[in-house]
Amino acid sequence: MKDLILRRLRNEAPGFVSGEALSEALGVSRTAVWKYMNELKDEGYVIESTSKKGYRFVSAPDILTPGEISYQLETEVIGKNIYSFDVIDSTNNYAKKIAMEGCEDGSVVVAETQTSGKGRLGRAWNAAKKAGIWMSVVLRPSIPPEDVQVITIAASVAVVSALKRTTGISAGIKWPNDIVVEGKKVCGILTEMNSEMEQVNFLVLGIGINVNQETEDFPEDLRNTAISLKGAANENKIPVEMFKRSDIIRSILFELEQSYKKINSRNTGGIIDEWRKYSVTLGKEVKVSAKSFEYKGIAQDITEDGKLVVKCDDGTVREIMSGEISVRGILGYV
Ligand code: BT5
Repeated sequence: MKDLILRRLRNEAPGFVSGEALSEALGVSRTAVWKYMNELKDEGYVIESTSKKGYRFVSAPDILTPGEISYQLETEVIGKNIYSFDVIDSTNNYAKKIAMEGCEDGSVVVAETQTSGKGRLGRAWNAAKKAGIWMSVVLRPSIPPEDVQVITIAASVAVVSALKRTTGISAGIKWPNDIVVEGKKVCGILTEMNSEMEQVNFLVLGIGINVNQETEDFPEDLRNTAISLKGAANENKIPVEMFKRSDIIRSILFELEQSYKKINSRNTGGIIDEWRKYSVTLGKEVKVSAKSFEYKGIAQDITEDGKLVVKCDDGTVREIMSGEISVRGILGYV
């Protein structure tokens, strides 16, 4: 009911809607309307009310409720079901749980903070309260397990183009899927898969984006390598008080859905091209590290299935599927 009232107010804005019209349209008493209005105000919505004209929507708060995210969300599949939490251990864990229980393709889990946010290989992810986007998307793609890398690629591309569209910030992709601005990490992506030999049961695409943190909001050990969108804007002398996280989420979900449709119809070429375009790795000197080896070279290309092609210092050319790379000038590698 609250969502319906809010929608009606937004549709009429900047005009007023009378309490009487609302109570008639929704079949509830005027006292009930007044109570819902107070609840909305408590959530941070600014609603002007006058006894003569009724109620007028002024602005929405930076909150990640299903109603706020889905308002004007232009997708058909991704984000049709949204689960939002104030606190959760990890949105990826919750997404895996509901995926096992059979949730729909495109279900989204978001939280204001995570107590055990996860990076890759058991690393921890820092998720400052209300300052970032901590979100997981459950996908059930009709592709074989060996092709799932393209989904992570599509997610990186979706994030970069959504950031550009909603904040004006030009981010780049450090292979395989760190999103960086000003040489620092603004977003990390963690994809987890549940599959059988020939078929993917589901994927959980975890996306963490630093949005409104100040430098001091990051733990000390991250301050040289992590940045928020707000921090990046301010470094470029663009004064920004805060970016609205729901606008960014909507845009990511929209971009992701466009790629998801292409992936499900096996038409992925354009996605890889976009990825190459946004890459801050290509042409750069890189160091490749794994448990048993380490070598340096120049990153030459990214293959159609997402491998990084490195021309090594000893003249050999190697294709890297996974592992750690450092790119000179990025994330503190000098
Ligand atoms: C990643 O791992 O970059 C994937 C991060 C995915 C986080 C999202 S949030 C929503 C969803 N739910 C989860 O539980 N996870 C996903 P990796 O490449 O392994 O990078 C991890 C490293 O990044 C850490 O070891 C730190 O050095 C650094 N780091 C941690 N928190 C950071 C932050 N907020 N911003 C930038 N760097 C960070």
